[in-house]
Amino acid sequence: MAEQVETATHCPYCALQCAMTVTAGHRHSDDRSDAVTVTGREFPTNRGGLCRKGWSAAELLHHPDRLTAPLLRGADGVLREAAWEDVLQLISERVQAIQAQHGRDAVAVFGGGGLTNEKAYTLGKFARLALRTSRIDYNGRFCMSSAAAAGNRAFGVDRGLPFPLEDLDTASVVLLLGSNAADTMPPFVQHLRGAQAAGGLIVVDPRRSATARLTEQGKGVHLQPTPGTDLALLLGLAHVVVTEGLEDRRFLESRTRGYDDVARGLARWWPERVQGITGVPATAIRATARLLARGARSGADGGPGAYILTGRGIEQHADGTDTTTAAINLALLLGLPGTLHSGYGTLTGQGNGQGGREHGQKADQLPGYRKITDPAARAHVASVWNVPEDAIPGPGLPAVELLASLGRPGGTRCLFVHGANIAVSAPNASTVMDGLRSLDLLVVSDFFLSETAVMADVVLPVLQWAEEEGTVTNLEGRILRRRPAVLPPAGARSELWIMQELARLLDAPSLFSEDPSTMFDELARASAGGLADYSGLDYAVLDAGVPAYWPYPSGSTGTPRLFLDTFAHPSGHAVLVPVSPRIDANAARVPAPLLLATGRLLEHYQSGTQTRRVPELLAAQPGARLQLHPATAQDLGISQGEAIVVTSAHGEAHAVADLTTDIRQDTVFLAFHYAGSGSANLLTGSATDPVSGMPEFKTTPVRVSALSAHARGEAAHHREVFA
Ligand SMILES: Nc1nc2c(c(=O)[nH]1)N[C@H]1C(S)=C(S)[C@@H](COP(=O)(O)OP(=O)(O)OC[C@H]3O[C@@H](n4cnc5c(=O)[nH]c(N)nc54)[C@H](O)[C@@H]3O)O[C@H]1N2
Ligand SMILES: Nc1nc2c(c(=O)[nH]1)N[C@H]1C(S)=C(S)[C@@H](COP(=O)(O)OP(=O)(O)OC[C@H]3O[C@@H](n4cnc5c(=O)[nH]c(N)nc54)[C@H](O)[C@@H]3O)O[C@H]1N2
Ligand code: SF4
Ligand SMILES: [Mo]
Repeated sequence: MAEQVETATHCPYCALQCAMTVTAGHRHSDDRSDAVTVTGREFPTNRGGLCRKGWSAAELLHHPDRLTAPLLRGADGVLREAAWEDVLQLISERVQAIQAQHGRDAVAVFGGGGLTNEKAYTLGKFARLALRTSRIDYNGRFCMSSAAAAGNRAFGVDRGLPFPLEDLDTASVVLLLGSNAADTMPPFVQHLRGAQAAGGLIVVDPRRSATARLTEQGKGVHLQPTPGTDLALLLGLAHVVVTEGLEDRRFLESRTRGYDDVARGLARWWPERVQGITGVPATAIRATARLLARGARSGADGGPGAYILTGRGIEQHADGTDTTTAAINLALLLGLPGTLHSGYGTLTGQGNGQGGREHGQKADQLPGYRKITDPAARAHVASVWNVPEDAIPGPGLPAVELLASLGRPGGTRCLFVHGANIAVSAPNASTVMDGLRSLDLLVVSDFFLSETAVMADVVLPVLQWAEEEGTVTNLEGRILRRRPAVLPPAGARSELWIMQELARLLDAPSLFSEDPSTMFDELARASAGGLADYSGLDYAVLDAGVPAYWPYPSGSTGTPRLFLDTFAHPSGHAVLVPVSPRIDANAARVPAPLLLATGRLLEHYQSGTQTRRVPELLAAQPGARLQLHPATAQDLGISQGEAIVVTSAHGEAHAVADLTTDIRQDTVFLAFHYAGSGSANLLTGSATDPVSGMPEFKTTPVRVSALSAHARGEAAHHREVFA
C-alpha cells in the first residue's frame, strides 16, 4: 500500500476556515490518481465539523478541468496552450506598451479575499512597484467594505469578531442581522446553542432561512422585515432601549462618545412607525429590545451576555455602512462591545476575507491596515520596501468604479485578475463583461477556466489551497497556517512565482520572492506599528500552534479580545455616529412590484467556479431557482417548477420558480452562484454606498413573469415595433 501522509491545514472556502486533515498518497507530480481525502480536525471554531463544501473540497485538486499550462489567445480568437516564458514576456511587453501610450494607471489589478496573506500582500506591492499603478482593488469591496467602514468609524479598527468565537457559547442572547450562517458556515451554529437553549436567538431576515429556523420551538425569534429596511428596524430597537431606559449609562459615559446626538435622533423612530416601514410588528420590536437588554444586563453582571452580529444581508446595500453603524449604535447603547461576556461583530465571508483587507490590495490601503494617504504610513512602508516614498502611488479606484473604468476613454486598458470571477459576481454583470471585452489586455490567474478567465487574452494556471504554503486570517482575526498536502500539477505555478518573474521583467525595485515565508516576514515588518500588526509572527511561531490573534506586535502574545481596555480611536472611546435612512426601499419598488434579494445556498461557493465542478454539489443545486411566495406566484400565474424571467432596470435573468412560504410576499430571492442567463448579477445595478463603495446586492426592484407569458409579451412587442 502506498504510504499515506496526513497534513493539518484549513478549508479552501469560507472565513470560518474549518480545520481539516488532508490525507494523500506520497505522490509525484505526474501521479494524479491517488485518492486525497479530507476529514474535520479538532479546532475551537469548527470542533471537528465541516460542511458539504469542505468535505468535497479535495475533489477539485485533480479535476479534469484543471488548467495545467498558460493559455494565450491567438489572432483567430482561440485560447491555446503556450510556454510560461513566452506568455510572461508578452505580458511585460504589452504592459509597458500600454503604459507608454496611456499612462501608468491604464493598467489595473483586481484581487480577492480568498488569496493568502502572502499573496494579497505581494499583489498590493506588485501593483504599486512593478506595475507602478494606483489602480488596485478587490472583491472584498463587494463583501466586507460596509462592515469595515462602520467598524472603523465606531471603534477605530476593523476586525470581524473582536473576540474568540467560543465566547459566543455562553451567551443567552444572540442577534443575527442578515446572516444565514446555518447555510454559509454550518459548523458555526454550534456556538449558538447557549442562546437557543435560553430562547434568545434572534434572526432578522426577509426569508425564513435555515438560520431563521433555528429560532423555532421556543429557541428565539425571527423578525422578517422588507429587504432594505433594517436601518429603520435598528432605529426602532434603539428607540425602545432609550425610551424605556434600558441603556447602559455607565458604559456610555466611560467608554463612548456621541450618545446625545444619537439619542436625539431616535425620538422619531417609535415602533408603530417602524412597523409601517419594515412590516415587523411593533410588539415584536419592543419584545426584542427588552430581550436584548436583559441579556446585556446579565452579561454586565458576569452572567451569560448578549451579542449582536451582522452579515451581508444588512451590509450589502447602498446604505450598508449606515445600517451597520445602526447595529453598532444599538450594541453600544446596551454596553456590549469591549466587555467580557457580551459583544458586537461581523461575520467575515471569504477564506481570507479578514487578512485580505489588511495587507494592501484595497485601493486606499497599505499593509498593516494603513492609509495610503498617511505620510507616516507611506514612509514606513517605503522603508521596508527600500524605495523612495514617491515610488508608492496614491489611492486608486474602489472596485465598482474600477470596473466602470474598463475600456473607457482615459480609463483602464489592461486588467490583471487574481482570485475573483467578476463576470459572475460583480454587480451589473453584463456591463462588466462589456468592459472586460473592450480591454487591450486581460490577464487572469485561476486554476479553472472561470467565466472571467474564458474572456482573457492570457490565462495563468495557479495552485490550489492544498498545494501551497501560506497563512490566512479567519473571522476572529486569528492567523492560521495553510500547508501543502499534495504536489501541484506540472505546468501550474504559484502566484508568488508569477509576480516574482513579472516584477523582474518589469524591472521592479524591491524584493519579490516566490518563497511564502520570505514574503510573510516582509509583510510582518511592513505591518509593524499598524492597526493589523503581525510583526511578532513568523512561520515558526504559527507552527508552534499558539493562538495568534492580531494585533501581534513583536514581543507580545497577541490580542484575542480587542476592546477590553480601550477602543482604537486616539481617545480610547468608541463613537456613536448618528444615522438615518436616505433610501426608502418601499418607494424604490414602484413601478416594479417585487424586491429581489440575492445571496447564497449551502452547496455552492460564490461565483461557483469551484463548487459547480463538484458533481454532488451540482446535483443538489443544479441551476438558478427563484424563491417566491405561493400567493405572489398565484397573482402572477406562475406554478412550482415553471421557467420564469426576472426583469430589472439593468437586465433580465432566467430561473425556475421555487414556491415557498419561507419568503415575504413582496420579496423574491435568487442565489448568485450561476453563470449565463441564470446569473443574478444580470439584474443588480451599479449603485454603491457613498462611504464604503459597497454595491447594492440585496435590494433590486424586479418584475417576475412566466417564461411562456414573457415570450408572448415579447412577440406582441415585436409585432408592434415591426408592424
Ligand atoms: N455556502 C456558502 N457559504 C459561504 C459563501 C458562499 O458563497 N456559499 N460565501 C462566503 C462569503 S464570501 C460570505 S460574504 C458569507 C456570506 O454569508 P451570509 O451573510 O450569511 O450570506 P448571504 O446569503 O449573502 O446573506 C444572508 C441572508 O441575508 C438575507 N437578506 C437579504 N436581504 C436582506 C435585507 O435587506 N435584510 C436582512 N436582514 N437580510 C437580508 C438573505 O435572505 C440571506 O438569508 O458566506 C460565506 N460562506
Ligand atoms: N448578487 C450578488 N453578488 C455577489 C454577492 C451577493 O451576495 N449577491 N456577494 C459578493 C461577495 S460577499 C463576494 S465575496 C463576491 C465573491 O465573488 P468572486 O470574487 O467571484 O469569488 P469566487 O467565486 O470565490 O472567485 C474566486 C475565483 O478565483 C479562483 N481562485 C480561488 N482561489 C484562488 C487563488 O488563490 N488564486 C487565484 N488566482 N484564483 C483563485 C476561483 O477558481 C474563482 O474562479 O461576490 C459578490 N457578489
Ligand atoms: S463552513 Fe466554511 S470553512 Fe467550514 S467546511 Fe464549510 S466552507 Fe469550509
Ligand atoms: Mo463575501
